[in-house]
Amino acid sequence: MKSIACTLLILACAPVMAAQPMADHSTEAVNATATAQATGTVRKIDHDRGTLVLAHDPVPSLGWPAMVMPFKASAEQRAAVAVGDAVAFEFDPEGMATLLHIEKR
Ligand SMILES: [Cu+2]
Repeated sequence: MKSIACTLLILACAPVMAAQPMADHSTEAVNATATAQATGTVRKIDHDRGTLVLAHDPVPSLGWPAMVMPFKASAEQRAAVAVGDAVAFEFDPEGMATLLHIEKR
């Protein structure tokens, strides 16, 4: 049974992998696990949406310019900062940017 399951998995994945150039595929894999660090200022704490809106400085590692945007933040993270605080934070940029760690500077 085990070998049949493995064969099915390989067959299911093969067309997806074949449709993409190998270089793209490996780049995606790298980005999926990468986190980024940045500094900025807290603009808004949105408990209903579970986000912190941060005016962040440029993020060279991602090629992001400075901007104001929401980051998904836990209740604990939202409680740890106030509007106007200068902060340093680490986040996962995949999909909706998610804070992993945030602290006042
Ligand atoms: Cu941004």
